[in-house]
Amino acid sequence: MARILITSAIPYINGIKHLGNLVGSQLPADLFARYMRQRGHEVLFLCATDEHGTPAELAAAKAGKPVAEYCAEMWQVQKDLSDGFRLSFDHFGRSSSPQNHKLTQHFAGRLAEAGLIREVSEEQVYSHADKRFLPDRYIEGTCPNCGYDRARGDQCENCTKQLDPTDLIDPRSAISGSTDLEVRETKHLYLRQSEMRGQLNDWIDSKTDWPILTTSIARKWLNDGDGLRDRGITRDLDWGIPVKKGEAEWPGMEGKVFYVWFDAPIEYIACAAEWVDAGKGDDWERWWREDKGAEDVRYVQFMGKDNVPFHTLSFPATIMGSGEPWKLVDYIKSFNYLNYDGGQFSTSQGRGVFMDQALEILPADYWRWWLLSHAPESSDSEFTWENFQASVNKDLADVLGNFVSRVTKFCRSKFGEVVPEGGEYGDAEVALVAELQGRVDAYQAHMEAMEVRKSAAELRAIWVAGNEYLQAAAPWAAYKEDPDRAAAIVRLSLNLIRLYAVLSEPFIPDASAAMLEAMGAAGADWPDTVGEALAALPAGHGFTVPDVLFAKITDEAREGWQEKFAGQRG
Ligand code: B3M
Ligand code: ZN
Repeated sequence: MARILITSAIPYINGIKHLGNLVGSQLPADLFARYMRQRGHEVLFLCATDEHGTPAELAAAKAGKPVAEYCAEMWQVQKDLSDGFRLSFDHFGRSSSPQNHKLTQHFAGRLAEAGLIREVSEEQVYSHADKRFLPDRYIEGTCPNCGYDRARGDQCENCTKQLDPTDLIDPRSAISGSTDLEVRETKHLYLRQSEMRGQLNDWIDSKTDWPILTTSIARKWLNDGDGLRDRGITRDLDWGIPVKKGEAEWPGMEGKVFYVWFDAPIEYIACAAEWVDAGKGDDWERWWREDKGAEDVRYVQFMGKDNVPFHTLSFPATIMGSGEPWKLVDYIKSFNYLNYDGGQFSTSQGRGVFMDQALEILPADYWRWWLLSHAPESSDSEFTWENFQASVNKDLADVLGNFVSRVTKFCRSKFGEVVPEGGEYGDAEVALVAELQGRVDAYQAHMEAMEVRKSAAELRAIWVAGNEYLQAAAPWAAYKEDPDRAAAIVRLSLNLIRLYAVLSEPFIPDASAAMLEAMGAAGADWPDTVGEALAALPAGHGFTVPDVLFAKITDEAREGWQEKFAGQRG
């Protein structure tokens, strides 16, 4: 048994996330966490809301609420939605927590002691129209690197380059669009991450098993020369973590807060402390401090590709620079983008399907299955309603749902609601068990490697194998000549339902629970071997016929949704 720490990128507080956000971090992280728990490992799976920064302030202002109140409400909204999607976080924290204040100030203090922070008088953009400094992402302009004309002051969405607001060509306020901007002088703290280039380089070089997507982005910015430029870690905002050196005041930094990207990853650690303070665990340092038991923890992070530079360079620089034995990430699984029907999902433009809307139209499992089986791993992928309808109808309704329904109903009508006795397994069953064993082995290997699409494909193949077996064995025909033979087929098939429920749990947890309950097998463990698993429900074991597991999506419903989600969210 291993100990596995899993974090998903923490979603911004302002607004509800779309399905592209979900499949790029939280959902695959959940898949992995569920699987690892099933395999008997000790898992700590953490996520939180990312609550600081200008977007939170502006969204609160727009909602006419104090920012703390707005964040508390939106945390609850996001928490309910993550529960709705069955994201099995051990704790869903908040980057505004007292624990994160303390740790963020602690890290800043350690970095200062190590000589890794310098104070810089700098020029910052002030907007007359908006009557405020415009930090980072609230300035838009043309990217000096690639020419994209809607680059933000913190990062270009198009080429992923990290930017400073003053880098932008033709800058304008993203709040008002005003170009009446003035550059004013103000003092800020800079993290001297350039000092750590060698250390970071060696560290990335040692990660030979990381996905290409992750290391290529990390290397690009490491070798770029510019990517490791010292970065400002403070901002002139009201809302955020006050700049302090540990517990001490920081002269000259009064009224300033840490930059959201400085404190957000530290929340991964603080979240574990929140988990303990919420009474859900008793020792968080055992997960995070190598001198306190975390040396044998495997730490895996999940995120979209735009977050990779912060996790491969900035956050490790914070950890390494602290000189303390905090756990560094062992593996970063990153994702490309999911597009929506010929364009991009966009929160600012309200384009696509958002988490709340998705759950209003269909239960979580439908979305989980489609999103995970089409995860944007090797390239961007695209959501279309036709594809969604086709996958749900075929994989979930025709293959899995239909198998469960046919087997249980046939058994009930011929043998009653118990696993039938009699008959023997023959060549068809032996061949099926052999095929399934090979497929389960492959499935396990893919799940272990976080190959999400390959895992989904293998699971689908496992469902298909059962269907094909049932079709060929045809117990309904066998029953007339040889009821014992039909009983054997049905006995095996009922056991297959139980096995499918166990194997499918990480993808479709609700359907899995319904199948297990119907089979009277709640709490069933991961199989040692397929052969054994298919003997788990003995003759005489009671079961019930479950409700329809997956309803087909009609053309009419699909067309309705297509129309409803064609424009902007209202
Ligand atoms: N909130 C960006 C995002 O949601 C940011 C991630 C922080 S991870 C520490 O994509
Ligand atoms: Zn660019």
